[in-house]
Amino acid sequence: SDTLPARPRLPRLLEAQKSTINSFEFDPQKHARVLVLYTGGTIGMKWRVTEGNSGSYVPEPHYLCEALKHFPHLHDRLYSTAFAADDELRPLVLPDTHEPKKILYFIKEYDPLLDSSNMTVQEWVQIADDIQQHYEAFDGFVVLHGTDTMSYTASALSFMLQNLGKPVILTGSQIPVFEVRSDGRDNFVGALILAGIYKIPEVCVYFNHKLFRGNRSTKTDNASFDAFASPNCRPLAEVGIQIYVDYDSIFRPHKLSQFSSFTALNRDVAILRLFPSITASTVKTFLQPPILGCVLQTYGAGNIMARSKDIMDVLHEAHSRGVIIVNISQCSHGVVNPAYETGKALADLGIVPGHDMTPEAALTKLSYVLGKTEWTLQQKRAMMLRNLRGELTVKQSREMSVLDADLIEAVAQVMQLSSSEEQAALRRLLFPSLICNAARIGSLTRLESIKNAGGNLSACDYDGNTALHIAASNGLTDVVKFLLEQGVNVLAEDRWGLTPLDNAVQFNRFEIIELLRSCGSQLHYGPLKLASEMCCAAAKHDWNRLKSFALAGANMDQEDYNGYSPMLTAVRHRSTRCVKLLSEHCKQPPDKKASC
Ligand code: ASN
Repeated sequence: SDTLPARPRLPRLLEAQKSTINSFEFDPQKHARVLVLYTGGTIGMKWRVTEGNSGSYVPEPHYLCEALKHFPHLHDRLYSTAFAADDELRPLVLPDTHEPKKILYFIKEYDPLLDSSNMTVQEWVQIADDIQQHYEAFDGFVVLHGTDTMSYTASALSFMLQNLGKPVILTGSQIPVFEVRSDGRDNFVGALILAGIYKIPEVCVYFNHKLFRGNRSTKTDNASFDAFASPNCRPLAEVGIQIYVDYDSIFRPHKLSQFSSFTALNRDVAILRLFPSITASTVKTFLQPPILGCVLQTYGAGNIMARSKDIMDVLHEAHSRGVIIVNISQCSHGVVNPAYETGKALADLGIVPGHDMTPEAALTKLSYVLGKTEWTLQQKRAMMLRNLRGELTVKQSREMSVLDADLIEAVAQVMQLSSSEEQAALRRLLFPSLICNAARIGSLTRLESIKNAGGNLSACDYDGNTALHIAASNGLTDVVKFLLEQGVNVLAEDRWGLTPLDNAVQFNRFEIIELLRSCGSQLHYGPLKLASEMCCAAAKHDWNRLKSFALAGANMDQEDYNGYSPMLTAVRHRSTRCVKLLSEHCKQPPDKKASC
């Protein structure tokens, strides 16, 4: 594979800006934080006329970032002054959107800014690295990107960002953002709101008021504002007067692991689109080393010229040599299935059916899977078949336990509901309570059957409590594990903004705190409130609570509103056990005030 050139360093400015968001004025209940990675694309371009040239759109360094500061539609300048005296250090603030939180955003501009046609794996790696580096400090990420290769980047990132727990939303525009008729303003505002406020832990493309799963999206129109489509998967959200999010179709990580980025993609992959006059020697040349993976775009439901023995022999030879060939259709709608002899012939060779993946998803998934050098060839082929990030459709069985089904039917009868729509609405209404109740009584079988019946295990009750909140408070480790394996939302906030991790800390559930942390759950409290909670625990000699905070990843050195650290408080209240615990977790040497 090609070696990648060194990447530019993150500007120091962003680091400085980041520290301002932990300032006193930042309140996690009132503010959401979004990091914008600005890679280029039409959205920030300018029309440039050079000598002897009628002109063309080119990316203009610093133009977007500077102009935004003076653009009231996208920046509430007055509000931002509270965060820092220095203009450079202030976040950009999205004017009021009627959402419960105000969105503060920070832009990291890439150097050079690129038309997305010039983007390569190097930029995908840089985006993934930046998200990894700033993951904890932000609620979500927006990637400003050109439209031409946006679906490739979104697909690649969906695989590279493993166990993602926060939204990563790519957007751009067809007309530059500061031009009068631009679509960029709506796209940018929508992406910021969805990334900051809505808990959608996926890599998405947001365009023309629709949010698509990134690895299902494809650019279908180079002239219309409606430039993207997601042929085999409904949009995850639609933005009109109301924002409607289809939470049931959100794909969530299913592993008990923390977020990580994987960047060792293999570049020896390619797409071959069949056509009736193709020759065996063309196919043979195409599949020569260094090619290790090939997306084969076949006809209809995955059919090929099976009568052409020389072409079938070439494919058989490449497959036996270890090349992973994935069969996807040239039709954008529909699934590959061996209904015809001409399709079965490929399956008989052992060629991997690519279900309903887009070419962009199939290609980048191959790069990801081939990059996993610790997997055997057999494992890699098996992974290509598996649904890793919602990139392919898997049929779900819809069964339900007799008890819950009976309950829904009984209620439907009492309410005299007869149409299937009414019954479906009732099911949607009852599922959250059934789910929370199943979690409360610790019944994995019930949770499983509600899930199989289409219930969303991340659903919440009227107080915003999810099954995970309940199981975490009640110390039901098995239920917590089960829910995490089902990919429920670890960052869900209840009516008071508390996450399942806050609940586990409140009840000193050590094992659960560790589990939740390992899956990327975060404490909700801002640093000052957190410090005062810890000082309070230290004053009350509450070793268990301090231990819970330490396991939950709280900064044990943080001082409260009065400048007291938990250590100073523990010393003043002569709590030897707490002092000992804190000395194991504090990074700073004991406070001078504490020693006196
Ligand atoms: N050529 C541009 C790009 O992909 C197209 C756009 O952004 N609308 O960067």
